[in-house]
Amino acid sequence: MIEKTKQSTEEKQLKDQHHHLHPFSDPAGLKKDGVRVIESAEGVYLRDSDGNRILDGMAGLWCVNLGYGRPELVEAACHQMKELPYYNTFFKTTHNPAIKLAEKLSEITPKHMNHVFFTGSGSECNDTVLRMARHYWASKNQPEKQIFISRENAYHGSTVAGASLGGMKPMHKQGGLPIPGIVHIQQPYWYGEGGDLCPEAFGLKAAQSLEEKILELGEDNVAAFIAEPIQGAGGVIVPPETYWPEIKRILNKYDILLVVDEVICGFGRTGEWFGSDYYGLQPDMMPMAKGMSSGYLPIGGVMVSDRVVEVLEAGGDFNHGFTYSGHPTAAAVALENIRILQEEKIVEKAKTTVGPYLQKRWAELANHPLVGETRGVGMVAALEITNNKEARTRFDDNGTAGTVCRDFCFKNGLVMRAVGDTMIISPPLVISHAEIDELVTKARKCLDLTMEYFNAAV
Ligand code: PXG
Repeated sequence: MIEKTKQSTEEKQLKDQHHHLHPFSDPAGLKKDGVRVIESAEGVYLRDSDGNRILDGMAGLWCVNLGYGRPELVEAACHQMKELPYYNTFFKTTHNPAIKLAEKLSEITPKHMNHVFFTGSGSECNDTVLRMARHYWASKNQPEKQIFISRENAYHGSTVAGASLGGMKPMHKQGGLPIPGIVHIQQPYWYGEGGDLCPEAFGLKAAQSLEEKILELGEDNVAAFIAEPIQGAGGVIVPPETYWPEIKRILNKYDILLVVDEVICGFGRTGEWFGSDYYGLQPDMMPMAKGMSSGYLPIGGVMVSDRVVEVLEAGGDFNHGFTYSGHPTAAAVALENIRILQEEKIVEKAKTTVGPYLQKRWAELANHPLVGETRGVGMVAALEITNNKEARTRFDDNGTAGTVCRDFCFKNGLVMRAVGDTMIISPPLVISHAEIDELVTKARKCLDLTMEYFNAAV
């Protein structure tokens, strides 16, 4: 329905404040500052209720890979809603969009993965993974293989299993997490935790903490290792080059499943279809969501390897599933999204033209006095704000510099996220070279403003 009477931003903010509880937000802070009301979007730009045009450097929440306003996705949803808006995939039933999407996902994911378990989100994927891996080992008469090894500062979702698998301390503090059977090892975050080691030596050390943990727990008790190829919400942590090869060596030695969480890296973010392609990984399970439909409708799925499927198929009922597993309208939109990504060679361009240009321009920010490091892969990047480039120290321990910079970005028409004092971007894959120039110019301006802020405070 079209809104009849135009409400002011203040009125909307007030109503929102009275009736809407926001994710990951301090209600008192929202009350004080008011929320931003986003009303429309086109390409890589958002428009808010005051008419401001904002460059979306985060593709929504790392998901709008195709950019906003693609009519084909709207038409795909509309067509499917008229034909079959909803039906389930339980009880010996399926439908055309689920069949087609499962087949398409088998085509674009690594060769040894040919089955998908559909979900509505990344968190649901990771709840699925936890139960599926344990069911897998129980079906192989090794029910004691229960433990998941994850990493500190990983993000795997907000459900009970997702947040437990994740390694975010503030999340664990609420609601009695992590649940039993999940342990965390060191993350490969050289800038923050590498100390005097060079990145390569630190990457090896971080990877070897996996082997130490397996030996401590006993291989017979470990079900799986779960990791994002590049940690996203943790601050775009691109592991040192030595990290994944060493992890692969360790996993080859022990009989443990590898779960590669592709919720952010999947569907072209790294310039390959999946982060697993970028790092040459052979996952047993691959949670996917976000870019699967470019966020136009909620949908996710766990891609499962042939060797796991073989055991599951002999293992009887897997008592797990969601009302919206394989939702036909969401599946139709995902299919159309993948068709466009393929036909317009968007993933290829992320590897050969747009990605390299973004990385080149982004790396220029390293000469800014506040920037301790820039890093990135394909269409995702980060920079570290520091008060001393050599010592890699921070203005304080509270991430104040990141928040200050983030707020300047808001005011200057750029969405760039802060994770502590790490500034991160993950723009739509379709961003043009001119828009990348604008993004980098705005980012530099906001770094300048942040520096002025701290100089004035002295
Ligand atoms: N795995 C990964 C790697 C993710 O990044 C999830 C699982 C969970 O997906 P759902 O669809 O349940 O949200 C995610 C989600 C942030 C931010 O602030 C990141 C995510 C979600 C919300 C905020 O960077 N990632």
